[in-house]
Amino acid sequence: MSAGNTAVAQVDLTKVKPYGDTLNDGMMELAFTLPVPHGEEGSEAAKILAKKMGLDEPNVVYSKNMAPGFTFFVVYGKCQHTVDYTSIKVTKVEVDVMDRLACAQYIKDNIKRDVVIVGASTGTDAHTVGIDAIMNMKGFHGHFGLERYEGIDAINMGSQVPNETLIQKAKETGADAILVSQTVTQKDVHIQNLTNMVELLEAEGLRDKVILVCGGPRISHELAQELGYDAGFGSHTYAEHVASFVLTELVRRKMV
Ligand code: B12
Repeated sequence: MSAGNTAVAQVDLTKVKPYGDTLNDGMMELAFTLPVPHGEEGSEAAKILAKKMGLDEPNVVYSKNMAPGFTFFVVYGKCQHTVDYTSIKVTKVEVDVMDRLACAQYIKDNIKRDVVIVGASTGTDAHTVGIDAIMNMKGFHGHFGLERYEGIDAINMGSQVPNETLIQKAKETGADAILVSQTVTQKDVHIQNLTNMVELLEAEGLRDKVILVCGGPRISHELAQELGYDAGFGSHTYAEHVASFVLTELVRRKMV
């Protein structure tokens, strides 16, 4: 390591800033679209906006006409803000993650019957890839889905499933857990839909009889708990995270 490269030693985790060429130079890149025509005035607008966001010396490094009156920008600049990394506390699902085979053994040892899990992408949401990644046999990124788990009966109902239909399926199958996937968050449609699910379950007296889990790219455990769910999972979730949570929660709540 050269004498000038002492980056690791100098990091102050109470004042973290973006890193470009040298530690603490603050360099970062933003990408956004403005509803303005492509041209010099548009680029100036992008720079002014970046300055207002706390970037010094903003530089438009790329711009492209997206449609008449709309321009896409990439802006590079020096961020003036810092973050105290040492003060960060994230609410996340606390569970010892078991792999697929360990989950099967856990069921044999502690539950001694098949665990039924129904899931869907609900409401108007047409995105199936997330719920498929968790539930379908082949899974995602080399992590098999719940259908592949011994001792788990996984029923994936697909997308645009009304909450009522998912609840009906849960009743018919005596489901232990309901999985709800929400991808679209425009106009907070996910909040309304997720809330409606909890209200319907409460109205039917079922809320305490199932483990209720939601997930999606903009779902956090904190949001899920606020909305009345037992757990929420975001990006980079695999079936083993969900299975581990559901199985240990069933045992913890003596629902076996
Ligand atoms: C593919 C796609 C589509 C496909 C979906 C096909 C299908 N069969 O699913 C089609 C073309 C149909 C589509 C339609 C639309 N889409 Co779309 N789509 C995407 C895209 C490109 C990828 C999504 C995806 O498959 N991700 C891969 C999966 C594996 O990731 P994931 O969903 O995050 O899932 C993981 C976790 O979140 C979690 N998870 C997910 N669900 C669950 C559930 C549980 C219980 C658990 C535990 C975990 C979990 O685990 C998964 C694995 O790790 C994204 C952009 C992007 N690059 O992300 C836009 C995107 C999601 N779509 C978007 C939009 C707006 C739409 C439309 C409204 C567009 C339109 N105006 O018509 C429509 C929606 C129509 C509707 N009624 O829902 C927006 C959403 C913006 C927002 N925040 O609301 C995005 C982000 C694009 C964008 N930048 O604008 N889309």
